[in-house]
Amino acid sequence: MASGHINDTYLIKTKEKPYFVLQRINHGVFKNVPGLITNKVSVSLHIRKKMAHLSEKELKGRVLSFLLTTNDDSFYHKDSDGNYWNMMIYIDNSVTFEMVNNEEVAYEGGKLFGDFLNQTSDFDVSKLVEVIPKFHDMSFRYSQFKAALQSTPKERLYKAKLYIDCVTDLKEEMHILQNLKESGEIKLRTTHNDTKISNALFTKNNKGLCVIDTDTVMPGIIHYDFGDAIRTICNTAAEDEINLDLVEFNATYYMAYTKGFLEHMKSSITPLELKHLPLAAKTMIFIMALRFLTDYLNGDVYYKTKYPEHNLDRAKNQFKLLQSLSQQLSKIQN
Ligand code: GN1
Ligand code: MG
Repeated sequence: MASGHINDTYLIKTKEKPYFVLQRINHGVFKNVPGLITNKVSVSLHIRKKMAHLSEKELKGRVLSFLLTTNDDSFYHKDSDGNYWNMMIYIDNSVTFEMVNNEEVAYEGGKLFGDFLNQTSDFDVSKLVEVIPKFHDMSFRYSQFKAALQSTPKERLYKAKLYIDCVTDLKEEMHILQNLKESGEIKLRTTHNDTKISNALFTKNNKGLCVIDTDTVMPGIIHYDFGDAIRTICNTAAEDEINLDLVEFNATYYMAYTKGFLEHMKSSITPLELKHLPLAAKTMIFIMALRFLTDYLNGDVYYKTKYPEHNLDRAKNQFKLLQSLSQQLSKIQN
């Protein structure tokens, strides 16, 4: 099941419901899997407390519930192959979207991810392990890109040339948020860090249910979560669509998402955070473009790919989205 680029996820069907979701965590990518599991279990418990008014049955549909092993651990580790497994209750009667085709889903997605940030706004970030250090750190991603340029074969360099130039052109602007984070002007919060729309569960009537895939929960700024959700919600095509004419930035969905997001975040968002939401969208699209491009230059060592130029196609797609957003930026800022 599921469509992740990193972990393996299985739906376990049992005679009686509930079903379960079994996950093998990629310990090549995540160096501290026990820390990752502790992060996500404690954040789920925190959210659960915020929803204490719901019944136990309702709660199981609104927040992830992790299972314990017979040794009372939240994960099972097999020494012989190094694999880590964890299991949660499958949330039934839910749907996910790889792409958004209606405004209501954008609005409901905004409420859901806004709620996640709001409910975790009083979670002590110092208790969270940085599961992938510098995950959305622009200087780090840029230095990985520079290193890849040094070692990539000529043919890949040639094919990526146009996009390498785009990176250079945008480099400075794309560091603004990181600088504000480092200076402490924008504060660290508990963030999800992988808020693509397929990581949100909805009811069959398009109402937001639950945020899933909390593997990358760690300290971050709200712009990561806002921007990554916008990146996927406002793309009129899939992340790896190769017909770039189909890839446009949908500003209507941007407005709908932002409306929902702010309804749930208005009590905890600062004016400076608010001011930089449009830049967050641009920055997160850019960072994904940069990461896909870097992985292409590196010979596809990180993301799962289905064919040789998959990563380059993903990067092209994200750069097209970025261009379309840039053309509409003044409208969005207003
Ligand atoms: C990866 O594995 P998945 O699909 O949940 C990646 C995200 C990217 C996403 C792009 C740990 O997420 O950062 O946004 O692919 N996760 C990791 O689809 O690198
Ligand atoms: Mg993920």
